[in-house]
Amino acid sequence: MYSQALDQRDVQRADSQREAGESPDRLARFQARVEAEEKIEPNDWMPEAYRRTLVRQISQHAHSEIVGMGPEGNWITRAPSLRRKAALLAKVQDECGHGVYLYAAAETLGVSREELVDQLLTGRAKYSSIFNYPTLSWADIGAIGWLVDGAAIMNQIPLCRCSYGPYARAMIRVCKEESFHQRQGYEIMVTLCRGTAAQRAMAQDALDRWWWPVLMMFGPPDAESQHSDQSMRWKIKRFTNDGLRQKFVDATVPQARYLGLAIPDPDLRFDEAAGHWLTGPIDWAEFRRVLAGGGVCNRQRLEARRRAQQDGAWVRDAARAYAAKHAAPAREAA
Ligand code: FAQ
Repeated sequence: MYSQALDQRDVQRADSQREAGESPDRLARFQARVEAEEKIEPNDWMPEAYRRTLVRQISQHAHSEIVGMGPEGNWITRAPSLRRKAALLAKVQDECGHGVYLYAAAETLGVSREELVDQLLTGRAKYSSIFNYPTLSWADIGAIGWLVDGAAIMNQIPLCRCSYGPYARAMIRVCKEESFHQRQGYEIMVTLCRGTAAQRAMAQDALDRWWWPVLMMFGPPDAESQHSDQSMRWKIKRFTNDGLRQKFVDATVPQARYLGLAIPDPDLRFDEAAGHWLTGPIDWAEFRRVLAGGGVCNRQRLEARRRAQQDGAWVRDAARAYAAKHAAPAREAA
């Protein structure tokens, strides 16, 4: 505890020293680099608020990938065939890999993985609201791949052009893998929708439960988004939350129609003049409730992460002991 308090004071001192070097000239030069589409790299000078925004977004993204393994991991032992099991196992392992790339990208900004994980486990950092919903049937695995990964791709393709180099590069690989995830989910839905009446009903039930929470993945409406304006100026984000949500709806409604499924929105209509599918109102009170910890699975998801942290303590201890053992002779030789 004592050393953590010291570390925290050191971090705050380093932050204010960095902020002290932010002259208007320096800030303008930084903004000009961003405008010129130059990538900002870890050793480059950057405004403290830019660094903090990236740490916040990248770490919350990493937490989402790791927490997001839970809902689908729940179905690995119950996948209906060996082929489905192999694909789901690979997908869940990919999500873990995404979390690891993202923690590594966040670490390039001078924050330790231990601190980031601690922020998650103590409830100081968020993760995506979508992972607080339960997976009740096999069709949910199809719906997650189709809709959740579909939404993740829509949000993450523009992040491949993020101004911060390590995040942008991590996103390129992540998006390739997400695209396989989306395909495997949609293929599960196609199979169910071509199956028996009971299978079609299971697919419809999954769409009914996941549709609205997936729309909330894109974040609050633009008028209420605290960070969008500044993140767009810094070219961290390239589109607003509502802009990406609209792109997702436009891409997904025809996919649902192909499946013969009904989007659970009586107000959904195509606006000919705008060329967009317009949805009815989103229940933002539910979004706020889930963010505040009141979703069906919030407690279960965090408990799973805390248990994993405890169960993995011996692995971290062993890795530290191994590193110390090998560092000692190297130090002596030097
Ligand atoms: N859930 O001002 P804004 C995936 C928070 S990965 C929870 O609009 P911003 C792969 C936001 O953090 C899914 N919190 O914020 C997968 C902020 O709180 P703060 C994750 C949310 O950052 C698939 C506050 O509300 N993807 O699915 C949510 O400009 C299948 C105000 O919001 C990413 O993280 C939410 N839905 O825009 C894995 C992508 N929305 O930090 C397993 C990267 C907003 O001030 C299985 N992130 N908040 O305390 C982003 O693009 C952005 O951070 C947004 C939010 C768009 C999520």
